[in-house]
Amino acid sequence: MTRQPAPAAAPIAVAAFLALAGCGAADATTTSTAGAAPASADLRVGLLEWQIATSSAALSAGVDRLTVTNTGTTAHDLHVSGPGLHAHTPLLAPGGTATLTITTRAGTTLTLSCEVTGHEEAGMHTTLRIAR
Ligand SMILES: [Cu+2]
Repeated sequence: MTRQPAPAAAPIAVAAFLALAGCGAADATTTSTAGAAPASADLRVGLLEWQIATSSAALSAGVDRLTVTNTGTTAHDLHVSGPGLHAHTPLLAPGGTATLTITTRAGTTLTLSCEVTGHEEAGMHTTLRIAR
């Protein structure tokens, strides 16, 4: 659970951050991206063999930020889907991280899964409730 530099994954994580940030703030510590409202909730998501672990089973509705870390030993990604919502990270090497900022609707349930062939079937899927 320690934060170690991941040289192989750094370019991917940086690219993901820049894509999310658009032409907005370049400060990696900021919580707002591309002029969006500040994140109303933060969730940590861990990808490993063969499960997806979340720091909470529920989130508040609104703009939520997911910090995704591959804590496993092989490449994984995260796909988030729900009513009107589809978001995914790039493929993350072991130790790699990415941030997804999503807008969620109250009372819905999101599906989180890894899209690497065979991984969802192996157990890499979970659901996330959005509170009313
Ligand atoms: Cu996977």
